[in-house]
Amino acid sequence: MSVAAQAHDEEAMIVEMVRDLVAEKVAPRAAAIDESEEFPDDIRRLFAQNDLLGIPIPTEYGGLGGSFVTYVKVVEEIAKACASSSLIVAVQELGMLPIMIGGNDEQKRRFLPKIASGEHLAAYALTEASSGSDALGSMRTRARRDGDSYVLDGQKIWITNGSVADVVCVFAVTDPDAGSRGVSAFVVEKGTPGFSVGKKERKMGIKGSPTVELIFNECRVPAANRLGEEGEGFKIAMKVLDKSRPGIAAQALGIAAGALEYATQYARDRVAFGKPIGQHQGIGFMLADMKTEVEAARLMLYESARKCDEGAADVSLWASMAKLKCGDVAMAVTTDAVQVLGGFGYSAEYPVERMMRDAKITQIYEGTQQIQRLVISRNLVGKGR
Ligand code: COS
Repeated sequence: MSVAAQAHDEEAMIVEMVRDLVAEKVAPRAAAIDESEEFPDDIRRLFAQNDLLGIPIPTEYGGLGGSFVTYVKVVEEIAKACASSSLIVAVQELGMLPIMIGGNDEQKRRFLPKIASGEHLAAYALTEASSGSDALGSMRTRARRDGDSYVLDGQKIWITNGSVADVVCVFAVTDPDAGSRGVSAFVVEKGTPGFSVGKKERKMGIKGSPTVELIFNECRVPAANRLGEEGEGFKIAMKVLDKSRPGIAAQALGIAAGALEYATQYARDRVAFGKPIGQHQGIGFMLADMKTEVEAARLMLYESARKCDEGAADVSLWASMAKLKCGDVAMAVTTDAVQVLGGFGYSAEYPVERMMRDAKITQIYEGTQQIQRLVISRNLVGKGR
């Protein structure tokens, strides 16, 4: 068997295993996770036991050495049933990527095996109160060199899994006059003096995923935890997003596919005016459009993941296009799924209401849809002044 065929078989096996795991263990927990608004540590352990937390990490660092295509398919399968649970896998990826991309061999050996095994959770801290879309220009968190360490001061907000993470990759300004070369990246470990967790956000959706403020107060981090050279942090942050946005696109697509499946079944079962509602053109055509959009988005998603695997030059463009398409499809399809179910769709007794709330964030985080359009258009016509 060729190497490609073997990889394809392995991928199919993993996806099938995840589908079964989701049906048996994740789907039955989804409504309760949303309602309790608590991080599902049982699901995290389940994913760790099944090697889902280090899929694209190379085997030499304890990971599965799988492809990005496999990784996005796994996120998609989980998100069909529970968006909060899918974020455990997606944010583990986001949090480890700065180390994969910017770390040296010693740092990879120190941090990646425990992330790959799921013993440690990872998070990514870029966003600040006044620095969301304008990640570079408005960053205020500072890192000052002092002997063999850096001293970090500042606050990050909207940090997914920040309160449960063992290692956080933090971006901070080391030279305020150096523009894009004035930001550096650091791994900050839980328990480091001066590092604490602040307020937890109350959110519309993804309620089982804690989103928190992180506070750095004279937080001393060894220089050995700086990723890449001083000043390389912003480029590392951007390269990470190129590979993590397909993960959010996968989450969005999974949510859409889950809602479509539920709405389709409902439209087959629910009878009005003497026949299943799906056979009335008003609903049947809605389902036709939903299905077409989901499949179109899926093709873009897999292509963007393939570009990540290939290290293609246009990975940034494809990551943004996939996130834009899948996020918008998730919002439209879940909204329509609620409509197909009518009054039941609006009720928390049925999952499409949760899916619609969960879908919204995929148009916002890891770069708003407006930022994706900015990246796409700059790829086409440049940035200008
Ligand atoms: N890969 C490598 N380098 C990149 C890059 C990429 N994908 N994107 C940008 N860069 C580099 C640029 O080449 C530039 O380098 P030079 O100064 O050496 O030329 C530098 O980074 C600054 O880039 P740019 O000039 O494009 O910065 P801007 O401030 O104009 O805009 C955007 C950058 C808007 C694209 C960026 O801030 C962004 O993605 N914002 C959204 C952030 C986000 O997604 N937040 C969510 C947080 S995670 S939940």
